[in-house]
Amino acid sequence: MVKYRRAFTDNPDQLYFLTIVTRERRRYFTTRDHYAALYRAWTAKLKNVDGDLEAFVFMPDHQHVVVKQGTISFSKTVGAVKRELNKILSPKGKSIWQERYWEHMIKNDDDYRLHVDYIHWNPVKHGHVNSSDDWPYSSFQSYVDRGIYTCDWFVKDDVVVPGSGGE
Ligand code: NI
Repeated sequence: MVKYRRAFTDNPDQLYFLTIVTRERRRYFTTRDHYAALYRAWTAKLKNVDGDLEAFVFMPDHQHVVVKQGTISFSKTVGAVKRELNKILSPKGKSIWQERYWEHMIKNDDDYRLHVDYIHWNPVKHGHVNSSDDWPYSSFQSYVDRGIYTCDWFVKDDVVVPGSGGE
């Protein structure tokens, strides 16, 4: 049993849902450049290890992502992304990140869909916008482009997305 679990969590194709929050929930991410830097950090670090950023939403004080971890543990990639953003946003100061983060191993297709929906609904949940389509710092548009959602997928108060996602 223990052996099986270990083999499973080491699987390069394993998907994880992660919620990563800034220190004291400060709103460090305020410009397009900040979000672009975060996106570049994730995609570059994951590409190095044959991983992938499957879905994401970046907001001023936290982010939710689904990653395919690739050939190293996702936790190492999280550390690398955090360090990269510290260099940019806090070159001489304290870490901009809360130390702990929320992780959830995706179990199956339904679980995947729930978490991807949770991600794309999140800017509405947190009151940033009234429609998922209006928040540019997420993978929503790429899901629309691939026909997975229509652009009016989320109409406020009309969709119930279960799961807390830690945030
Ligand atoms: Ni959230």
